[in-house]
Amino acid sequence: MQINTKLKNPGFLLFLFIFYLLFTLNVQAQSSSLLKLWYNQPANRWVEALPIGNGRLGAMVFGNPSQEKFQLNENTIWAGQPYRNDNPDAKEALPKVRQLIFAGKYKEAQDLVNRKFISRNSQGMPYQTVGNLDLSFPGHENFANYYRELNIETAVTSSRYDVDGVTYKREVFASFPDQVIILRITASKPGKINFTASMNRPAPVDISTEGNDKLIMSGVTGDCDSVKGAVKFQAQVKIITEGGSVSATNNNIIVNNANVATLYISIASSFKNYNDISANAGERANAYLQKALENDYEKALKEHIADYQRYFNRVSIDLGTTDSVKNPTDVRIEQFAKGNDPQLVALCFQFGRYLLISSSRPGGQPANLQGIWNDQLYPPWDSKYTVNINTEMNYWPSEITNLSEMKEPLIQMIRELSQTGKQTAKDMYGAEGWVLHHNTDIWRMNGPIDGSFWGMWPMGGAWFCQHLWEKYEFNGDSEYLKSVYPVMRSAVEFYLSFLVEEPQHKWLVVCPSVSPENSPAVHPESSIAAGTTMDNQLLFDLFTKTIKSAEILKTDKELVKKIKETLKRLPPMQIGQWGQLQEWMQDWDNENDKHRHVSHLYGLYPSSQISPYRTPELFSAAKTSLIARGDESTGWSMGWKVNLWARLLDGDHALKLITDQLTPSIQPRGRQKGGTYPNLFDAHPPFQIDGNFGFTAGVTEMLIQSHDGSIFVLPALPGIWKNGSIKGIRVRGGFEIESMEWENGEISKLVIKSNLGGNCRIRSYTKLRAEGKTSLKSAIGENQNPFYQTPRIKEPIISNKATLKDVKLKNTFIYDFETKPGEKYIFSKL
Ligand code: FUC
Repeated sequence: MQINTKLKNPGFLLFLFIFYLLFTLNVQAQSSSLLKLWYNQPANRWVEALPIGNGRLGAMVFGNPSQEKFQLNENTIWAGQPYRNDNPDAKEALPKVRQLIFAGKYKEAQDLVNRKFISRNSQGMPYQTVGNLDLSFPGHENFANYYRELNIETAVTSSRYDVDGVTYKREVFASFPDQVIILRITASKPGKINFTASMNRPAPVDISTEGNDKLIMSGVTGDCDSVKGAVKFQAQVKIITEGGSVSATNNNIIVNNANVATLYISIASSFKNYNDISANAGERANAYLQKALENDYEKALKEHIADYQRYFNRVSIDLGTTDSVKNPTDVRIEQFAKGNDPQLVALCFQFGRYLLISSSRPGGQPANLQGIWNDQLYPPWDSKYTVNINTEMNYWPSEITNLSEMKEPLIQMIRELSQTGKQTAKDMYGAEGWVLHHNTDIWRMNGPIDGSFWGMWPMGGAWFCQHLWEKYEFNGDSEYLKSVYPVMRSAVEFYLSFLVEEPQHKWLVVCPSVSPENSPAVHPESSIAAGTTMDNQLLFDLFTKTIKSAEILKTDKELVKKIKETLKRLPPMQIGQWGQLQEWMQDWDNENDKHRHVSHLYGLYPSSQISPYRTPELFSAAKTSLIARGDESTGWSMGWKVNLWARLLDGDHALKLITDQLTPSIQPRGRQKGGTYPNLFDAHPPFQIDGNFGFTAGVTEMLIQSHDGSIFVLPALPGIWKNGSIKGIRVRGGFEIESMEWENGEISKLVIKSNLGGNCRIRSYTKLRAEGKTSLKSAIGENQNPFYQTPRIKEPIISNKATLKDVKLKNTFIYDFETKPGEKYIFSKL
């Protein structure tokens, strides 16, 4: 037979051996650089272009040889100007709205809210694109050997191709130290670089040149609703070449016969803060540029990489590598569901961290619905801040994946909203404290928008305050806690004056409110409600965390007493007739409801009120609700469900959701669905960045959890991720999982560093033993570490029609050991 003859042939065997060597070498060569998105073709559409950013500046890079395009963003380019959008008519209508809700007249209540509460003057301002820098390279239409990548280990995107025997390369990065975007164009032969640079924006702008090598685009942001656009901005592009010539004609810059060209893109606006837009955009842009020009290219690149890696390198992950890594990224997304590509999960996990470092830096704006990347003037949902899930999800990975600094812009925004929201509380509800509804923008508007169905949700402040507390839980810095405590206290004050007694059980409830964007099947046309499950869960967290903060800071004794009394009167969670966790105060849930929001499961994740060990009935009910809600949904909804299945300790189901998320969003005939775009952007659709961040948080939550009294190692590992490791994850109480390795699904090595000292409690499916002098005791009773003391929730009310599904839990081992600040503790499998 042919095969046998071939195998006997020594020449063929040698060929096979060489082929094998080359193949393994190739895989090894790639494995040193697995943290890359790469493609064999330029980007045709925006969701194929590659994002770079330094928190303030962003660009989408297309890598097109003949028509290169940089779609540019700056995080303060928002339509409008300082404004407010409260509707003061609300105050008078509030008692009537409440009366209608308690009388079950939901449609009338919703109509009245639409007339009297929803903002009359503005539904929020859009975040806008700066515009584009276009480079046109004559004769580069026919190219060969094309390659394009985004290296998320260095935060540099590059492309290369051949034209007429010359290899051209482009390398682009957004530098935080230099505050500019830098592009370097090189060619393998001298004098071969020829292009024309121009700028444009899909709205009127002034374009001019300065000298022979500088392009300037100046503009003002757009109007929206009744608010006039007034943020001035300027983009400056300076081109420096080695060899050849640079000249300016007709508002274009032309480069001829250069050896190398370096472009510096500087953008600035007149925005100083949400209340002041009096800066000089041109002077600012020029100052950034002049400073950046002092640095030579190699040094700028080195400093950029060092700055980025200071954050990025804190965490590494290995879930295993298969043959799939030899495929370009777009192909891997297409094949993910059919094959086994755990490295793509690792890549997406790190891509979420890359996006957070690139879109949210101290001193800047928090990541909005699209981070900082948006090519439109009036993008979907204005690319602003939707705070009934989306903005919060953006920051889920921040503490756990060791990027605490990246949360600073969110914390600053919350501080500002607590100022602007005081007037909203007073003018709309005659209430104390501060309030935020379901959206905000760069102007920190707090009023309800978009219609009652979506906007009548006065809980934004309650959810945001969890993020203030969370930072303390991870870092233990009481000075920081002191600085944010007034914001938490003021949020509490709002609810203390806004809560109202409902007639049936005499519970204190938020009214009016909604369970975000969902309505019960019994009256699908109106979402308006009182005392929804999510409201009560959010208040439980806000109240208990504020009490804890006040106790730590030894302040506000009287207020603490009052909060404790109010806590007793909040509605408990309820388990309804089909064994589900009720979404509303009434048993209205429909088993066929597939709504993307899973608000009542907030108590399971991100909160930890629902626990397999402390509240098994609620745990079972939450699982029943989640199963009924289904898997496939919008991008962020699936991202949330990865976290929820991790909290339900079901790694295989969490991986199912990861698989749903990692399916191509763009389907045959151009239809789009929740999933992933070729550039790894998550698709609602359209692109929304929350899904990327939910993904990163979800993978972490599958591997390590720290709530519910202990650090749970490998709580929800999917069967298929047999061997792996993760390094640098942070957990509550100031501990860092310096490294965790597993083999055959079981922990093989665990290194924990303690930053704050105190008792460390570990829960594990694998029996552990300590190395060195550490004494590992079986844990009994409550964890003495204050960061792990969980407040007790009220007993749930269970419908007498409900049969609770039995949830089987795997046996775990729980250990305690005492730690000292700065010390490391090492464990292995017993
Ligand atoms: C919420 C969600 C939508 C979308 C929007 C930006 O309103 O319900 O799905 O994500 O925010």
